[in-house]
This record gives sequence, C-alpha cells and structure tokens, in this order.
Amino acid sequence: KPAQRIEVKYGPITPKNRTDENMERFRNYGLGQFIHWGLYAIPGNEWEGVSARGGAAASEWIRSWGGATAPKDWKNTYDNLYKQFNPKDFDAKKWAKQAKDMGARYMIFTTKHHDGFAMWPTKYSDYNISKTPYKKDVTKEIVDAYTAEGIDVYLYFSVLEWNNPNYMGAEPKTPEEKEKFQKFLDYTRNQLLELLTNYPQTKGLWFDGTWDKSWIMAYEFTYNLEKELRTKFPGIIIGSRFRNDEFGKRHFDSNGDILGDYEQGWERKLPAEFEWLDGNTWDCVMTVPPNGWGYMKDWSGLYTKTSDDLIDMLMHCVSMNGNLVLNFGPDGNGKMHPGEDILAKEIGEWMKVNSEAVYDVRHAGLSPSKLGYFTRKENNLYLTVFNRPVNNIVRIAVPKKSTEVPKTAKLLVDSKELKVVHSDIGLDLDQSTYYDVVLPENFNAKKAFVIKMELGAPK
Ligand code: FHN
Repeated sequence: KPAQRIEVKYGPITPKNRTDENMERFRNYGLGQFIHWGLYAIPGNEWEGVSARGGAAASEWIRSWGGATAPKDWKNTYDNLYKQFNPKDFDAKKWAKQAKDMGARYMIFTTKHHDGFAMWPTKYSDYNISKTPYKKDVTKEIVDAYTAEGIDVYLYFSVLEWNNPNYMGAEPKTPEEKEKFQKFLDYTRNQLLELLTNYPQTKGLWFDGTWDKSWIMAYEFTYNLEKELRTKFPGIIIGSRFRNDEFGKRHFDSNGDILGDYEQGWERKLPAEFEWLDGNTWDCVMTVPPNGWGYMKDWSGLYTKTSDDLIDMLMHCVSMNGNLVLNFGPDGNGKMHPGEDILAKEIGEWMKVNSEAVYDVRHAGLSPSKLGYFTRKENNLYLTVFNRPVNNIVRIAVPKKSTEVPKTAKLLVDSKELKVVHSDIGLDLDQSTYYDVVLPENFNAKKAFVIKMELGAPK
C-alpha cells in the first residue's frame, strides 16, 4: 500500500467485502474441486509413450514446451488432437457424485485453457468441442450435473491463447496490431457473454492467462467489460485475476485495494499468517503432483500429495477464512486418475465425520496452535488436531481477558464428552490462560481428528 492514497481511475468496481448472499455462500464453501480437462488430457504429459515432464513443465502446457521426446512438429500435432477427442468414459454425473461425496461445495471447470480450445460449442471460434468426434457440449453436461448435486459451478477461462492469430503478448503498437488485438478483445467479450448466457447456473468466472502486456494495457476495456458482466449477470463472482489498474497493478490496485470479489493469487501456496490476507476473501487452488493440472499418465518419481497433506491444507485455508480447491485432471477418455479417485474417497470419508469444522466456519481469532487449526462457528470452537500431544492433553491458550472460554468438549468422531480442566499454569508471557481437553487414552486416531468445544463465560 502506498504511504498516501493516489487517484486510481480503473480501480475496484465492487466493495472489498461484498455482503450479498452469493458472496457469503462463497465464504462458506470450505472445499472445492478444480477440473482441468481439455486436449492436453490426450497426451497426458507424454509424447509417444515417453514422459516429457521435468522442471517447470505442467502437463497442460505440453503444447508450449514439447519436451525432449516430442514429435518435430508437436505444435501442429497438438492442434490436431481435437480430431481424437472422444471421451468414451465421460460421465459428468459420476464426476459430480464423486465431488459431492468428497465434500466439495463448488467446482471450477476449464472451459478454455491456454491452447484456446473451447470445451463448449462457441459461435466465435471453430476450435471447439462440436468439431470433435464427441461433438456434445461437455460444459453443459458438467454444469447441469454439478448443479443437480447442489455444487456451485465456476467457469475457468484463460484469456491468453497460444494459437490465436489475433492474440499477442506484447503491447499492440502499430495500427495493424491494434486492429488485430481489438478483434481479440471483442472475441473475448463475446465468449464471456456467451458462456454466462448459455450456462445461467454459473456462479462465477475464474480467470487465468491475464498477465501479458497486451491485456494489461487494455485496462479501460477490461474495466468496462467487468462492469458489463456485473450489470448483465447480477451477483456474478469474479476473482482478482481478471484485470489490473491503469498503472499495471494486478490483483490489487495501486492503493492496495483488491480488484474483484476475492483474492486469486494463492496458487499452490498458502499464507503463513492470517494478517497477510488483509481481511480479503480468498481461495487456494492446489495440485496433487507438485505442478501438473492436466492429466499426467505417470505420477511415479513425483511427490504426490496424500489425503493427510490435503486435509492439512484444507484446515489451514478455512482457519484463515479461505477455501481449498483441489485439482483433478481427468484423462482423455474422461476418467479421473486412479490416484485422484483414492484421494477423493479418503477426503470424503474424513469429511463425513468432520465437515462441521470446515463448512460455514470463520477464523477463530486465537493464536495459532502447534497442535492443529482452529475454526469457529457461532459459539462453537473447533480444533482439528494433526499433532497429537504425547500426554493426551490438548492445551488451548485463551487470552486472559477473554470473555469466552471452552466449557465443554467432545470429539466429532464419536461425540463422547471430554474433560475440560482450567490449568492456569502461570505463564504470563503471552497473557494467556489455558484450558486442557483431556483425550481418552484408548482413543486411536489414524487421521487428524476434530475436538468441538462450546464457548461460554469463564467462572
Ligand atoms: O498456467 C496456468 C496453469 O496451467 C493452471 O491452469 C493454473 C491453475 O491455477 N493457472 C495457470 C498459472 O497461473
């Protein structure tokens, strides 16, 4: 934030914290699912059976880097993959059911990734799903199936396109370049209006590929487009990646004010401290492999996150008022990676017992605990324990002046009441007093477990 506020003409259009029903719903999701599905699912990070991964390579970027084993004309090969797209196992209802069982309350689907291929039958480009052997509108199938399961749908949309002759990364300078890029902008606007018209259940847009100079310099256009989208589709949710101000500042304008309804910068990373978030709404999008969003045939040799890792990240997010969105990259036939099936099942089993600590909760306002993460809903305090104390005493630090302290406690897993003891151990360092929740000795936990406490006035 600058020491003094400056005048920004193309700053935020919506207030920092929208309080309408849609936005409150967004804040209450807790867990979401991302799906990266497009032509890149066919090679699955391999050209001719040899894995092309390595370094920064993410499978959905295969067109842009080819890799050591790529065919000579791999870009052309890639651009023709649509002729093979015929996902015989694709069943949107099955995906939606799996997401529901996992506990996801919203999902984000890649309608168009950087390759520019539209997963819906757009009128504005021939490079789209209707030209594949599959022909059918997968976006519609997905929107309908997830909506029917009660899962809110957001549409991912990459602005930048690798193979669109009207797109350019650099700032258009000559009249010809300007004319071409204007065509691209009009096309982008048309596609966005088309998407929101075709799929009226859509709750929001998740933008990507908005970092190039050409888009950055189009700040007047993007400002007006955001206004138009909000006017024509009231209540729509748009994240901070969509646009920048006239000084080129992305996500936050030159005064540090958020551009959009929630912060969209948390990709494969998490904030270490709640204060970093500056009170903004946010979500974190996370891959299972280190950095692969599209289907990767071969996970061997890569660290792939376990359900424990992901549940830890989920609780990290919700304890700081964010959502965790876990990415899935189905294969070219429409099947999830078997590893993702396992994760969805394990997370779902955990959520069945513990989702009370995840849904509709807020930051608890307590100092972070070494044992796990606090979340809060009304007068209930939840502690999701990842590090079980060897003496079975879960010690909760509460500010000495607090008017609310833990009165009762139970485990979500069996609802058995646990003893709560006030243990003022005389540590004055942090102005805290302590409440001990005593765990039963015979309690075995294979995964993180949740203690639910009722808060009330101290004695
Ligand atoms: O380049 C993309 C990447 O392929 C993937 O789609 C992620 C998802 O958040 N977004 C981009 C990089 O920020």
